[in-house]
Formats: sequence, structure tokens, C-alpha cells
Amino acid sequence: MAEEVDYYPMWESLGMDTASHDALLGAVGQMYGSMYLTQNNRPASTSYLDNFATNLHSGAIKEKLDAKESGKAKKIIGSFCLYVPEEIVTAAGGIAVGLCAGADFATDEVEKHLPRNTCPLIKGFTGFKLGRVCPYIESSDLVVGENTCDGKKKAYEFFATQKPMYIMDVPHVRTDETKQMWRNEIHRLAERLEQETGQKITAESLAEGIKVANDKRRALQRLYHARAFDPVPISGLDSLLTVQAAFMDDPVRLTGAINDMAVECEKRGAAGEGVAPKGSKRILYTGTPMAVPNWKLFNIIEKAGAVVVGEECCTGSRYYKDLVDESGTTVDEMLDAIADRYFNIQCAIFTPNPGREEDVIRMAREQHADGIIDCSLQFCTIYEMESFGMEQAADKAGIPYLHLTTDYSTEDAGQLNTRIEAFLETL
Ligand code: BJ8
Repeated sequence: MAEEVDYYPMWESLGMDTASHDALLGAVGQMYGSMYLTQNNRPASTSYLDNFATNLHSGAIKEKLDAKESGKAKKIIGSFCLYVPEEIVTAAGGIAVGLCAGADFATDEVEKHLPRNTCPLIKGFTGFKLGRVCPYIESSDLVVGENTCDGKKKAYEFFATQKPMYIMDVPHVRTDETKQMWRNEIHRLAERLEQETGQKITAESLAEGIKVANDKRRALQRLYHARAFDPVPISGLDSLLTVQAAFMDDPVRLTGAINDMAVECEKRGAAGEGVAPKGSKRILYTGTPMAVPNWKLFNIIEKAGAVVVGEECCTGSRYYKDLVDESGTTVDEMLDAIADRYFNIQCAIFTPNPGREEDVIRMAREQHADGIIDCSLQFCTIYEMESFGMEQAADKAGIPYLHLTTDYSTEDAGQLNTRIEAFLETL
């Protein structure tokens, strides 16, 4: 039996509030038990995810701190957004970690600094910092933010009083000029990261960073395609957690685990084995990202008897659908290739943003979805705005559509359940 490790000294050395952290871990553990461990007929390879969830705030952080101490990695670099390229972080000797928070914490404290009517994702990460309950935030040496939505960019002004921050300027329209601006911005980030880690980015290290991230994306693409079977071999909940893990877990190890899941799902698909009976209603999710432990909506959909077969969002296809071109040979060429790949992320901060609708309809067809559920976090104006065009696109394609708005509380669970069940009945 593996020896029990005492993680309290590590959490204390990070300056965490261990009593509050115990309460958070207790609540998340309970949620995981009731949402994940009650699922039927999961692929055996998803045991990797259970381990990941168990170790998220303990062994997984220790591994990163140990890598830093041994000199294998120089710095831990946190970020909140898909526009921050992990390839550059790893090429500069950093470890990239995602810091978005999927739960409310220290809300009273948060509301002393941010308006009450702020998106829960923003309040979540601010609360995790103020409550000192997130080892990823506490162990980050530098946090890279970005000018995306108004809420995030203004919240970073406060967050920068709590942690060292560097802000990237993300364009909001796609033209040749803004593409060039964005390339320059990516080059600036590379310089800033080199400065932070003290390690020069070389053609070799950047090529390796690109390959590692692309391999992870290829594995995720393969898993996504395996979900086109009926019955569906893996749940939306497990697929969501797999992408959530991609922001925190060791990339090479995780890629191996995702490939194992994909192989098992392909076999299950061919053998007609699934997590829900053949003919269960199939849902394509689109909308705002879902950070750990925001599993609420998928849990409601799947406990109602449907299954999520794809997710067009930053904790879904936007993370893995496009690869970085691997043909560059110099650092400059590779940085440009990275910039071009990230410039095409279909986030609602861009205007216009027709690619997102096209992706949603394409994915709904690929995965044989019976309906689309488009969900925005409360007070996320840009995704709320896009829901009108999304509904029209779905109508035009003849795919039933439901728009929902929610937050991180459990208060609306009953209401969401009623709306989702009513929607499923119409399919
Ligand atoms: S690339 S989706 S990760 S900006 S939900 S905080 S948009 S008010 S998270 Fe996002 Fe980057 Fe775009 Fe993706 Fe603001 Fe909306 Fe909240 Fe959001």
C-alpha cells in the first residue's frame, strides 16, 4: 500500500488557509462522489480521472513544486484563458496551469472588491485567491491575464494587487492588421516568460512544446470522435473532466491516459457498449467554459437520461480542434505559427464571430446530436448576446435548441432540471 503523505506542510508553506481548504475539499469530494461515482458502466480507463480528481490539490501540486525544486522546471505560470499558449510557457522552462475556478468561495470578501453582478467565473477565481484555498494560484510565480471580456480585464486590476501579473492584449476583430498585432503580442509574451524563467526559448524547446501540446490535442480529438457512436461509450461528465485535466495535469502522462480512453471507447463503440442505452437523447453543449468543479449542468443533463456528446467551448473543442503548424524551423516561425493557431479560437470576445456558429452546427451533425444546449454563465454579456444568433443558426439547421443561463449555486438546479427535461421530451 502506498504510504500516506501529509500535505499540510506543503499547503501551509504556500500560505493557504488550511481550515477553509479542508472545507472546500470536503464539499468538492462529496460532489464528485454524487456526480461521477454514481455513473453507470464507465470505461475502466476513466479510473485515471478519479485519481486525477483525488490528487488535484495534493500530489499533482507536489509534483510541480518538486520539479521546480529539482531544477527540472523554472517557474509555475498561471493563466485564465485559452489565448495564453502553453507551448511558449513550457518552451521557456515553465509549467503551465489553468487558474479558472468553478465554484463560489469567500463571496462576501469578493464583493468588497468586485460588483455583485459579476460573472461567477471571475468571482470564483477572486474568491479562491482571497480565501487562500487554491494551491495552483498560490504556487504560480506569474499569472498571465488577457484583455478579453470586460469583467476579466477589470478584475485583473484587482488581482494584480494580489499576485504578479502580466496582461496580454487580445484583439477583438480579425483583420490582417490585428493578426500582425497578435503575432507581436505573442513574441512579447515569449520575451516576458524568458525574463521570468531565466531560460531562453530555443527552436528545440519550442518545437518540443508544440509537439507535446499537439499530441494532447490529437488524443482529445480522437476521444471526441469516439463519442459519435450510439450508444455513447463515455459520458459528457468524464469527457469534460478530461479537458479540465488538460489545464493542470502533466501533459505527456495525460496524453497517454487520453489515448487509452480513446482506444477503450473505440472498442466499446464497436461492441455496442455505452454509458447510456442506445437511442438516449444526444446533446451538444455550447457556451461559456466550465472550470473544475463546475459539473452541475452536465450532471443534470445526464441524470435526466440524456448524454452530452460534444462541447463547443474552451473546456471542449476550442481547446483541441486546431493544431499548431509543426513545419516552422526557427523560433520566430514557430511563434508566428502559434499566434495564427490561437488567433482562430472562436471566443465571443471577437466580433463578428461566425466561426463559432459554424463549429456548433458541424459538431452537432458529426456527433448526431438531437439537440443543442447553449449555456452562459450569469452576467456574461458576450455569450448571452451570441445566443440569439446561435438559436437562429440551429433553427436554420433544423436542430432543436435550448438557451440557459446559470451560475455556480445549486439554487436553480430544480428549475434547470425542469427546463432540461421538458426540452428532452420535445426531441
Ligand atoms: S477564450 S471564453 S477562456 S475569454 S464566462 S469570464 S467571457 S464574463 S471565460 Fe473565456 Fe478566454 Fe474567451 Fe475562452 Fe468573461 Fe464570460 Fe465570465 Fe468568461
